[in-house]
Amino acid sequence: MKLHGFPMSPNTRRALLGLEESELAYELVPVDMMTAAHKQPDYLKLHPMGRVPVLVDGDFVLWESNAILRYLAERAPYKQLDGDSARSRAEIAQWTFVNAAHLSPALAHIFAHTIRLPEEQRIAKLVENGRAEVARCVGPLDARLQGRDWIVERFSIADISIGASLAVAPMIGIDLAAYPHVAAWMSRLQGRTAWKKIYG
Ligand SMILES: N[C@@H](CCC(=O)N[C@@H](CS)C(=O)NCC(=O)O)C(=O)O
Repeated sequence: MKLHGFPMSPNTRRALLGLEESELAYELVPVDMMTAAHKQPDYLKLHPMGRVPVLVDGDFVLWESNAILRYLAERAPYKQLDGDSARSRAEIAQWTFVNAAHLSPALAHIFAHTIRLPEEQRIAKLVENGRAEVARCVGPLDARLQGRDWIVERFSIADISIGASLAVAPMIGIDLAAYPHVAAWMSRLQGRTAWKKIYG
């Protein structure tokens, strides 16, 4: 398998964590976003929306990092990265959808409007809204993690999905210490071999 991605991107790192946790053989094909490689015609043949990451498995091309996680979980069922029952799989979907629809975009807005964009293009209101949305997601996550090691029944793609997003929190001034159960869970994630490999 090949993963086309930008190594510093949280969405790429989400897929990389999935690859490491599944222990499937893969090669990272770097896509240099600094030179807009993700907008070039050859790359757009892989990902017509011009984003990273993209997984290529033989003749199968898959984008959207959370879909990639689900695919990897199914490719390596013995790793038990998905749930065992309809309920646990649905809960894993619930938390990965929270990440894809709400948490990850909110963090991306904060990053864009505090760090990535030139100052004259930054919009303070978007940062304020982003911080409110992050709190709206992380508060319930903290409650969910009280008395649990992992978000669903055992370590799963839900933990990978959300963990890869929250890894950027310190860089954009979000102190996870305000959420003690989330902070403890992040420490558990950071102790995993796959995490150490991807985040160095
Ligand atoms: N929902 C997508 C988001 C992918 C995404 O937006 N990736 C960023 C890099 S972290 C990107 O490619 N940005 C370039 C752009 O949107 O033009 C996923 O989970 O894969």
